[in-house]
Amino acid sequence: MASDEVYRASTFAPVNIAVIKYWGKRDPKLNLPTNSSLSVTLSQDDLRTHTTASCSPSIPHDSLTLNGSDQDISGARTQACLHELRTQRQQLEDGDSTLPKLAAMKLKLVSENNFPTAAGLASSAAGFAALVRVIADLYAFPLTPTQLSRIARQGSGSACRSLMGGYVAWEKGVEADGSDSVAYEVAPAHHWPDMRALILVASAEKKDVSSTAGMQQTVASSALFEQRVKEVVPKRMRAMEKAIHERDFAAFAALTRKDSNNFHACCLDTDPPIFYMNDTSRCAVRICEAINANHEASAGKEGPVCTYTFDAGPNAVVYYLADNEEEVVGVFKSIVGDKTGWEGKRGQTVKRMND
Ligand code: 2P0
Repeated sequence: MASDEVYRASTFAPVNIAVIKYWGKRDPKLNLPTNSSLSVTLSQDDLRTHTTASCSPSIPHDSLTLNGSDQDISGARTQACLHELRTQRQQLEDGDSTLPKLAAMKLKLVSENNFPTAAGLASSAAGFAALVRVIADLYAFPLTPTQLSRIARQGSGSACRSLMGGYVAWEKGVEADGSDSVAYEVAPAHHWPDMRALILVASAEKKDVSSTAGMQQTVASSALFEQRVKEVVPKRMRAMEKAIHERDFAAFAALTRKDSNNFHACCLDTDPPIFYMNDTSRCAVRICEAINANHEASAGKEGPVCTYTFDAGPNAVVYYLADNEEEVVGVFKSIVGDKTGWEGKRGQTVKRMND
């Protein structure tokens, strides 16, 4: 019978790791940022969310499970995404009476993350990107990833960057309604196929201060942050796009580590201060700096060969090029491989970024 018919779609969305960080909102309701940001999307063979969406007249209420646990979807951000997607579907149905009436049906969403949730590994980015894309697929929307990014951004700011592969910028925009605060592709993954990321899991625990709360405290109290927003990030966005277009690893590396350190300096400058990096994180920084110094001290070799970045948690992401895998990953394995303080898969997993 038609009333029992179940409509279903499935999709993956990858994690993205920012190299120019998003931190601060000018509109907390719409997740409009105070600065533009730029990220590298990891391969969805590695860290990703898989989500299936079903709708049918027999589904009694909207629901979402994540790794088998029921999630609260009554929050304003999830509701904003669902409302917008349903409104757009209703408009399609109003214009074509042959379409099935999906907008009025309840949704059953089932998600699986293959990485620790809320541990500074951008779980909300992959989660909301997958949620928005799977419902857009279910509703057969003819929307581009940039158009979808406007919706995903309302779920979680960084989610807008997980709808594309490769190198992705999120333009902060100037409009009050957020219509121009969207993500766009700077370069596809195959533009720089030998880029690699090593994820060092320092802790898989949930973070102390959520990004949403932390960034609002920073906006309200940090003087350093004003300079970051007005001067530091706009220059770095242009320089980072250039470094990526020119596949200039030295420039990419300098901008990445400096922006991470500037972001964490703003966290420290927040009142009360926020500490996301810990002793293990600082150890990873020193190892990276030592690998680069050692490389540059070798006759005829130019550096750097690796760089690091930290999000709102202690885990390190180390970027390097494939040719230098042994020099970078080999050193990390020899130093931190068996030490306590590094969790996850014995503290290290190599993540490739080409699709
Ligand atoms: C980023 N982070 O650019 C930065 C770097 C954390 C540090 O985006 O409040 O979870 O949901 O918009 O997207 C984390 O913030 O915050 C984040 P909401 P979100 O990746």
